[in-house]
Amino acid sequence: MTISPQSISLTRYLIEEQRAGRINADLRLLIEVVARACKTISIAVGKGALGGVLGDAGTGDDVSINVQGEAQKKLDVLSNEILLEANAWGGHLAGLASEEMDTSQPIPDVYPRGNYLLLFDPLDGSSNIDVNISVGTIFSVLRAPDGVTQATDDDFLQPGTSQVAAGYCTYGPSTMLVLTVGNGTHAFTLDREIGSFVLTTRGMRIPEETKEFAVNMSNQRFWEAPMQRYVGDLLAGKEGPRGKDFNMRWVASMVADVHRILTRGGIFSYPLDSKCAAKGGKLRLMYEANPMSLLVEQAGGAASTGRMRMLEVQPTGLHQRVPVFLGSKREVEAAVRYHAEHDAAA
Ligand code: P6P
Repeated sequence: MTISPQSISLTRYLIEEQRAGRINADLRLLIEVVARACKTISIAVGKGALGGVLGDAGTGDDVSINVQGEAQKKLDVLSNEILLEANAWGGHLAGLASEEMDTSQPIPDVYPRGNYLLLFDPLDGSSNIDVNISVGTIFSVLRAPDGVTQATDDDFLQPGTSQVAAGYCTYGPSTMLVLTVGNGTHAFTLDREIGSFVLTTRGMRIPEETKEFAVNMSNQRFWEAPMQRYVGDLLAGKEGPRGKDFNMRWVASMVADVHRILTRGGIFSYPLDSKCAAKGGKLRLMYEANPMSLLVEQAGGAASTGRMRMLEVQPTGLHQRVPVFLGSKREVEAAVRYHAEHDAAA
């Protein structure tokens, strides 16, 4: 396949951002290392049953359980190892943190270090792997505090507004990397013939209005009152207070649901419910909600906990969980209004 001269690779895009002074060489190279690791994960995921990597890590009573208390899939473990290995020698990090690891990891002494902190969910949605539904890798990049070259967990506890880059790689019918370095949200599609991510959408934009919502409806009876009322009004359709009919989608793979919303609009929600309220929510702030919220805001959307802007949440723990509302700006604002009205009346 000939490469049309106007096709822009991820490498060229990042060099352009560096020449414009928006990123430095270390951040450019870090993103390239993460993208290369995602290509390796894409190959492993793509093998499916032929790769001997489906199913749970461990067997029987010895199924491996991660810090989240979730059974690890073999691909969770493999994806985590691919990202750790690629970034250990990369030379751009003062530390890294993963959904699959209890605490953050300093960079081994034998490797060079840098000034960035990398957080990732190596394979989000992995419960979908065995049924061949899209999964993905989510990552977030922060600056290490001045002078820190061996980070501790506390060094990672920065609000989402401090992210210098965020992205995800979705392993679906095609493998796509969606990235922001603070100058818009852009989509790159993996050209498997040349092994390169090629820019396919410069400047993704989320429509401000939508008729599509994404939520796990089976939790409805566990939701807080404002969420019950908000979704009840969505379901009431054009005869109800919202005056229009809504459609629903729920993949149960955040990367797939968020990619759809970045592509055609919608609102994604994983609200507080009585099952997860004690933990603060279901989804993790540092390596799910924050990177996705930056991507969404950079695409003209909004992201909230239902009661405050997601990117302004001051983290208190590496694996902190939060309620999540993100997507089409006007619809997220509507969901927040339901919570504000409820709280004001309380
Ligand atoms: P539920 C996947 O496990 C995940 O963390 C997100 O990717 C996804 O949006 C959510 O959980 C699905 O949760 O309760 O619907 O299975």
